[in-house]
Amino acid sequence: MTTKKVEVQQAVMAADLSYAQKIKDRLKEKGILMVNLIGSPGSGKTTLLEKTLGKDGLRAAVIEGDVATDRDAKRIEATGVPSIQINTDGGCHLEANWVDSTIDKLPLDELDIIFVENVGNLVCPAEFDIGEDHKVAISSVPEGPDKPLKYPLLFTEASAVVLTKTDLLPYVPFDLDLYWGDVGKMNPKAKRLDMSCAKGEGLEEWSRILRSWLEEKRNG
Ligand SMILES: Nc1nc2c(ncn2[C@@H]2O[C@H](COP(=O)(O)OP(=O)(O)O)[C@@H](O)[C@H]2O)c(=O)[nH]1
Ligand SMILES: [Mg+2]
Ligand SMILES: [Zn+2]
Repeated sequence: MTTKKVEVQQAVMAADLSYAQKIKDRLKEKGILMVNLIGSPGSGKTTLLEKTLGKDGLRAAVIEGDVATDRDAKRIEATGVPSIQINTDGGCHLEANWVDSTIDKLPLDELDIIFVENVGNLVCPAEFDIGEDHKVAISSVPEGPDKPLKYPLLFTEASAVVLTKTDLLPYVPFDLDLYWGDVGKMNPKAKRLDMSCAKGEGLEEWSRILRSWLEEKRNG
């Protein structure tokens, strides 16, 4: 019984990887960067998108992954940027085959970057390659500083770690040195960013990171 379970899992993952590769090939041909935002519900993923979209000169689109509703997609639409909702109908992460059937609905010839807001969850979204160039781990001050150690896969896989809601540091106990110390030990190469969308802090650095990733992708 145990062996059978393992076989099934391998088959699913293999299928997923072929879709992911298909997406990567397509986006490489078009010179589009794909960034996969992963964090808990309420960590500030949609707010970060609202604060950056259309303001940094990058032509963006958003794929919104949610268990139900198109609320986040509507918030993104209000910024004037194309957005597509994938409802997972209870599923706790996005998979590459869903993203594959979605990206061609976007105006690919007019884009520099596609953001994917993954289903709010620090666990399994990190396990799935959905064709992205970079995973970004997003966690917020009220969630506490222990999240990197408790969810190591995401914080190890991420190309950048964003700590949101730093405006709440005066009100919520949070040990910044502990948080960034753990991230540094687990994933020394990840870019590290303090962010407050409420105060507009960290947004310029975020844009610089995105631009450097786009340049890297287009120049080789
Ligand atoms: N204090 C504070 N609240 C924030 C900040 N960013 C987002 N929020 C709030 O956090 C809540 C969840 O934000 P949302 O972007 O919907 O989170 P998501 O579920 O990760 O997409 C909302 O009430 C936001 O207004 C921030 O920088 N500071
Ligand atoms: Mg959201
Ligand atoms: Zn899941």
